[in-house]
Amino acid sequence: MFIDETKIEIKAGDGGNGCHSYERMKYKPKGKPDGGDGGRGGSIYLVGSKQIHTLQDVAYRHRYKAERGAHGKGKTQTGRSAEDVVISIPLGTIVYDDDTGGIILDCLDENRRALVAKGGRGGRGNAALVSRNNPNPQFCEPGKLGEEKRLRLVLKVLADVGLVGRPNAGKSTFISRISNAKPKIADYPFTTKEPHLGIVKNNSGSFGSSYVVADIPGLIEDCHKGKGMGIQFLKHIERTSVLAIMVESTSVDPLGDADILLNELSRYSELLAEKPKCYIMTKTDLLPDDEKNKIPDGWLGMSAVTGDGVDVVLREIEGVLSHQ
Ligand SMILES: Nc1nc2c(ncn2[C@@H]2O[C@H](COP(=O)(O)OP(=O)(O)OP(=O)(O)O)[C@@H](O)[C@H]2O)c(=O)[nH]1
Ligand SMILES: [Mg+2]
Repeated sequence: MFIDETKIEIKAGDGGNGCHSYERMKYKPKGKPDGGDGGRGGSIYLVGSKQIHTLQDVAYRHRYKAERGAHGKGKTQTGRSAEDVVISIPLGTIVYDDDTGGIILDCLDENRRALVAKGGRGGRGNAALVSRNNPNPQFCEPGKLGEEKRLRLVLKVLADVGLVGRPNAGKSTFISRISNAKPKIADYPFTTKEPHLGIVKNNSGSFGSSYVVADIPGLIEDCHKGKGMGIQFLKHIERTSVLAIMVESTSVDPLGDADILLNELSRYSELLAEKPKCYIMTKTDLLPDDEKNKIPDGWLGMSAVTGDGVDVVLREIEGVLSHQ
């Protein structure tokens, strides 16, 4: 299941207590202090992974706890430090402190560990507490508590291009043609129920060797009021550099369809409304011959089924990307 928001509780391990003990030797009633220090409690780290595309596993487990450090022992034996806990999350996850609302981490780099809850330091044993003023400390320190937090995780997939269209506009057919993505395609609305990412080879010669396109569920009028699948999926195109606005060329009112999409984008956020956009009319193979050349100014026509016009669309998208 695709889960893009969840809350978890994390608790780092407490430090082990220091030990209060004295050297014992034959014929010596009481030796030097020899209580060892407690071990460090385990810390909790988050790490970004390209292999994970949903927060499902993280949400399922919900509570994460690292072990406490072992207590110190006599003969100045330091307690064992506990293992750290490392939680893998998808790249693009933003991690908030659920109590303060502040952002703790925006996970954009693969394999970089971020410390989110620090394990408690071990307490010192009485051996370590010996000083000139107190050569015989009759006490030791308790371990420090490990940090405890409630986190809210929000996944916003990382893509360069977002496909925006009404249901059935042909978004999934397009991404299947241009990339390795294989979303389900069908002639009924809301076939796509979660974002799909596809990697497209960049033939433009500028910027990198490839770029990422995101196919998201279709938008309908008033989806900002929760109609259809709602607009929660729009968060996945917030980080894109360009939006491809896709409408069916065979619709009774393609430009009206585009207005609905643009209105829904601006209802969601200024950020999406202001993003650079490419305007695409899909399914041109279904247009009668005499209408094939009547694509309005500022729009590009294509058929993802025959491939007609797809290259021109990609050049246009790559042109916008190269200026970002
Ligand atoms: N003739 C023709 N049919 C197309 C073309 N592109 C898509 N279709 C058909 O249109 C229907 C919908 O295509 P999808 O790619 O699933 O549309 P979508 O925009 O992803 O739809 P949702 O996931 O429901 O939002 C399918 O039956 C496709 O085969 C095209 O260029 N030409
Ligand atoms: Mg689809």
